[in-house]
Amino acid sequence: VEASIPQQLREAWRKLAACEFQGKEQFQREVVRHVETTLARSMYNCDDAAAYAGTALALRDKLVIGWNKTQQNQTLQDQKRVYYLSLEFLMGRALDNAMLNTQVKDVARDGIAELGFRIEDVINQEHDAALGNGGLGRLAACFLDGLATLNYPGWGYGLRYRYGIFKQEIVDGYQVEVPDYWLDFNPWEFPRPDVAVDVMFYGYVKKDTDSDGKTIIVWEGGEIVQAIAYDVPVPGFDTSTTNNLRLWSSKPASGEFDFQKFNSGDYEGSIRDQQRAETISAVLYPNDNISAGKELRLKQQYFWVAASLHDIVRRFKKTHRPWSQFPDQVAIQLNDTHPTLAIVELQRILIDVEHIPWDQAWEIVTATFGYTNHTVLPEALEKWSVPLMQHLLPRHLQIIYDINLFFLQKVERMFPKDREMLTRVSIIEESQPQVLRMAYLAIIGSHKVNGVAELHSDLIKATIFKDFVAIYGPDKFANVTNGITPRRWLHQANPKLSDLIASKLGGYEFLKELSQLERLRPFIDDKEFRREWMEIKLSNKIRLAKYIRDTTGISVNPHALFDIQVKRIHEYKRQQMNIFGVIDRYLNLKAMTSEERKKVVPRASIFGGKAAPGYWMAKTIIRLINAVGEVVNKDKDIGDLLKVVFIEDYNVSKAELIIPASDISEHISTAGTEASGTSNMKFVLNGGLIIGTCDGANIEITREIGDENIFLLGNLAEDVEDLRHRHRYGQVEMDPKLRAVCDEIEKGTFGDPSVYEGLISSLTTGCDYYLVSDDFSSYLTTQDLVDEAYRDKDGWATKCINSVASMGFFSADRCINEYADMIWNVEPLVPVK
Ligand code: GP0
Repeated sequence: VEASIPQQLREAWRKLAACEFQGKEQFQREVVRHVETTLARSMYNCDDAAAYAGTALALRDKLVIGWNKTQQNQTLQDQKRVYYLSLEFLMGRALDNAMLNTQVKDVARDGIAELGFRIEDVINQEHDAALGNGGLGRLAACFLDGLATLNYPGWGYGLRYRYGIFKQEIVDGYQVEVPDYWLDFNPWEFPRPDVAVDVMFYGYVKKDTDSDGKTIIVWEGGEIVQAIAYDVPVPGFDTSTTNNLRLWSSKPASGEFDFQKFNSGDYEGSIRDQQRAETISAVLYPNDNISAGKELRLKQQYFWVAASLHDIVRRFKKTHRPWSQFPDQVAIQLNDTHPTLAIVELQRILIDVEHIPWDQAWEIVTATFGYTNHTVLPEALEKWSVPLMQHLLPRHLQIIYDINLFFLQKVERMFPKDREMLTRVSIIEESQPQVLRMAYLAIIGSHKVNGVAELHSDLIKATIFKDFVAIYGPDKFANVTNGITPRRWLHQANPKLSDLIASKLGGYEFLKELSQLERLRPFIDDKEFRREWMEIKLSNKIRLAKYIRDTTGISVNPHALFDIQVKRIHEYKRQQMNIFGVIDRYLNLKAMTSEERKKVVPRASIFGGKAAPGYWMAKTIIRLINAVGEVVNKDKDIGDLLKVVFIEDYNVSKAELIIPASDISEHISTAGTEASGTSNMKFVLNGGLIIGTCDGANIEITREIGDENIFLLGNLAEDVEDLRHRHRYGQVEMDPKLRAVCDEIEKGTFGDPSVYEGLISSLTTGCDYYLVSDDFSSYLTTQDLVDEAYRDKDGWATKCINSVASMGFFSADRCINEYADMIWNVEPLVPVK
């Protein structure tokens, strides 16, 4: 507050306040000014990259003004804020989104054209901000867009990784990982060297007495690392609200950079210390739906959580409210268990630093936190080793023991003499070594726990968290079905479709109120509208076909049925079932006469996605897809009838290119394994249909769009346990068509068959855990139905348009409002002008 300008001088500031550019000429002036003064370049050496930088900086200035006002307004209004803690924010590119959300894209397009550049080329210069793995990180990004658009005072807190998710290259059909150094030029972040927090690791705990003679607990003697804030503006759509995403970067604490060593000549040693501190925020762990359990990962989690909580508590304390009001001012949402230590850290601050009695503190803590579960896969549930926690965070481990003790005492009172219940629900699992079950800690420390789709939320109550439903009652558990932002996933990715919809609905209101898409229904029989609709789909397919040709050399007929599966490569998502189906199709085509081939619907099978670097089976699946492509794509008998493409380095900006081009997309996880899925929503919103299992949000999509508009296949979640049992007891004969596919692989048709031994044995001796054999025949017959439906062009268009009209429910805005009402109890603010 000492930094604030005295009252009598403020008039001068107000007069001089920076203002946003208005209109084309001012925009151009800003671009040229930035190219000439910020970049020190000129019209004689301005390439696309410089044009991007100039445009981004001009837009950034505009954003910053709204951002400052929003933050001042949020401080002034002093209402409850929501903090979304996520280890991943998969933001993608910012420029196009900023132009569209602030509605200056037309101005920018014209303005930049007169300066000699195409806006698309400028946009394509930007490096993706890829601080996430997949669905979980992208959900966090969509939620930030929803929060800002709906004017909620909502912040994101995350880590500023120097290296985001690796760049994927395909070499000889194999995935190779290359580091993604994305910070070279990043105009979208603002370092805040003044916002620095010291975070301690290791050390020891001792009892002490304060000045009043009371016993206090002190944690000290550890290693200190400093967290520096980097702020990223998050503009809402058609509102002045621009929220903040705060990312922490690690560096050695002042004084920790060892001058002793430095001066005594151990220069290398001192640099090593510096690097050790910087390592904490250096790299994103590239695992999706799997927990690695590495010490550095735990350090990342505590570093981020401690810095964020310090920041939140500092902001609260500035209001001089009593601690009991903390939950009236602060809601913190835990995106998965990664930030669970925040629960322990807040309890520590309240009892050790603020000296609030345990019970009172615990009430504040549980009223503050909400926990979102994203998976039931056992390999993804985080469990930290007790010895590791003891070593790294000794005081936190003590607090966890106490939380557990009080919890188990409560359970004991509710279920007297039920020893097994106590063993089952204890935060500590009695393994060798003991481990901490972070999901249980997250449940115990939160007031609400939610799953991300109806089936998933039901499943967690019936399986992994069943005992906790018995203890807390069902009301502690809720569902918030995931959603996506229509701004990025329709308006930005598919501008032509967005414009066509707007022309029928009389404006772009639907981007803020997605249920307005219902009003498309009367136009379904309008011939001209349908023609325009399908023409847009074709132009999106041509755009993708061109990209595929330029990057892979494979030529894909834009009139073929585009069948797309893009997502992380994982056995449970069953890309293997897809490629086995492609092989089956290939064998059928080979066996046909040329007359028979004439009746076939041409198809392009398009794949994309990264495998975790240590996940061999996933990497084998990528290898097989590429090997099949190599054989099929050059087979003269096949021609256009089947093409197999693997698009390298799938990321957010490629998703924006790929998704609008799909006719059918695949969401074929083993029933009960995909918690929600969100790309399924993106594909349907862009006028593509789905082939999928009764899993995750597919079920709710079916309910909304009608089962005549989706191609469902396979066994149900309720049958999975029994089927797995039968596999384990050798009671299942492999599906004969799948057998034929495996035989073909083993014959060497797709290169050295030894490469695929593990993949094939996972289906046989491996007991086919993901039930490919059980769903394969259903999958193939359903694919035949897809071909059949695609032949009827008019019927297909009707399905697509009807589906889009029904997608309102899947807006991220609906999710945000549900969280706000049911979990956070926060209200939007009136945006400032
Ligand atoms: C879940 F546990 N998800 C995890 C994880 O480590 N990473 C991740 O991306 C995903 C789910 O698999 C999901 O079903 C879900 O929609 C998403 O989190 C957001 O809730 C993938 O689509």
